[in-house]
Amino acid sequence: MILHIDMDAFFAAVEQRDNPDLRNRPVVICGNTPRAVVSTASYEARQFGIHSAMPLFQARQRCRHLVVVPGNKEKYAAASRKIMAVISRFTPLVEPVSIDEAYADVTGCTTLFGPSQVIAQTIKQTIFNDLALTCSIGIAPVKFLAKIASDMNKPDGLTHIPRAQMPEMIQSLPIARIPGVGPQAMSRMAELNIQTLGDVQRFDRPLLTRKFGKFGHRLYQLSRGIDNDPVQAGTPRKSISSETTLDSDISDAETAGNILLSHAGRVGRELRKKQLLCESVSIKIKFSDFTRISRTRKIQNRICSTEAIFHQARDLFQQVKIHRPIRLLGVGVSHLHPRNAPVQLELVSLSEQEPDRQWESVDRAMDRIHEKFGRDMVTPAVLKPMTKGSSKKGGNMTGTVIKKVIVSGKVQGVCYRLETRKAALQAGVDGYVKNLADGSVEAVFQGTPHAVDEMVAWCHQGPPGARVDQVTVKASESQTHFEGFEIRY
Ligand code: TTP
Ligand code: MG
Ligand code: MG
Repeated sequence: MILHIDMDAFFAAVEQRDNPDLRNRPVVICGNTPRAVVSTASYEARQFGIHSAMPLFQARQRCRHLVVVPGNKEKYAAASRKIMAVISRFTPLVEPVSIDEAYADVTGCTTLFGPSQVIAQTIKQTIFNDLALTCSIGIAPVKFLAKIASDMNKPDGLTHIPRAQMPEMIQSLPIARIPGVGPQAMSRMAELNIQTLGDVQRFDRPLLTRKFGKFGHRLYQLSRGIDNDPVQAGTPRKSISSETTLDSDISDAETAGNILLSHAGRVGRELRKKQLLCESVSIKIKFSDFTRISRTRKIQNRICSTEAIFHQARDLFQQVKIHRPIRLLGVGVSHLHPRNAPVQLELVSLSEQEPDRQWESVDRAMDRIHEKFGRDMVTPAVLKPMTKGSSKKGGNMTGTVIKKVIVSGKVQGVCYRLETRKAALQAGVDGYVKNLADGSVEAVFQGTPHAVDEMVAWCHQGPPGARVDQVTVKASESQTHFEGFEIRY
């Protein structure tokens, strides 16, 4: 038997748990920009018709006393790890599928822990005791029905579909509930007068494959209760994606390209952190009229560099006809493999992998800087033609030094940020200067050792007329060869 465990209103439930003021109130977890969309809604908010992916302004229209809470991804990830650990106490066959859900095959553990319903009930109770959160669990002989079952009695549900009930269940199961059936497939289903999964049984496999491609074969099997997808223990995430609803709609390709590049950067960083390579890249576009499209491409080799992901994403983007302004853009990768997994060499020649490997080493150096100095410090020289030696300093940047300088206390009499920037430009170093919340100023410089030292010395003095209280040089690191990349103000 297979269990599908899914947390109830996960992000919102964590916030309500941690802040008693939020309990029993309509809460959404949502960013704070004018065009933010709801990531999750508490069950109280759902009574107003508010749901995930709804624009915040619409949610507010539906419920005037809506409480909007910014998310805390780290907190949810920590809770997620604990939940997965609880499930793993009952069976080693646990497959996490998203931050708040997992499959667990309990077939081999019933002698130890009792029938699957008892195991499910104990998991629910343990999660509640340990984390003060509720979940819903579906139990079925196959994965797809376990998933559907977990959603049937939310929240705090426990739904069991025994094998004997499967045929009846399949007969009446609305086709829209099958994972993978999107609006396009739905309209083709309507042409065939298919409303439930049972209706699919009227058609033979060749016709279904003709109409729905590979998915037709799966539909044929699912309609007969066959789902050969096993619970894959410890399977890493199946996909990684990054997307944003833009602050305002965009129409020009260059801006779109920059946004794709920044998403490719995030996705690549995550891949490299998790020591994974991907074999598919996809993009997602939502237009101003809320219609959306996504495009996916399987690639020959396995990649993880920002450059290679971006290259694929931009290519996919260029093939899409953009006839309306764009509201949301995203990049995703899937078909993930551990980087040390064997590769069929006759399919992928090593020389094909080489460019990705070269970019990867640049990326890894950037990743280290991001970790040390913060996210937005080093950014790719966006969409500039990259000819050899085109970097701002010209040629090889071997010997480049990066230093972070904090000027604390008050800097009087001048706009320190502006003056620092001017001086840095004159000294020929890249970097940024920003005001910190506590009143101090942070600057990060990249350049030749001499130029950077000059800038640090300048920081101790400040511009004429300034009174600089204290300068600390927080870190310095030598990096080599940032050709094609620059640090920006
Ligand atoms: P879901 O399990 O889809 O939803 P949920 O846990 O909020 O509610 P339910 O009780 O119906 O399961 O998603 C899990 C978390 O993933 C959710 O709490 C927030 C996040 N999420 C997003 O950030 N964006 C989205 O569009 C969705 C659907 C979820
Ligand atoms: Mg959930
Ligand atoms: Mg979920």
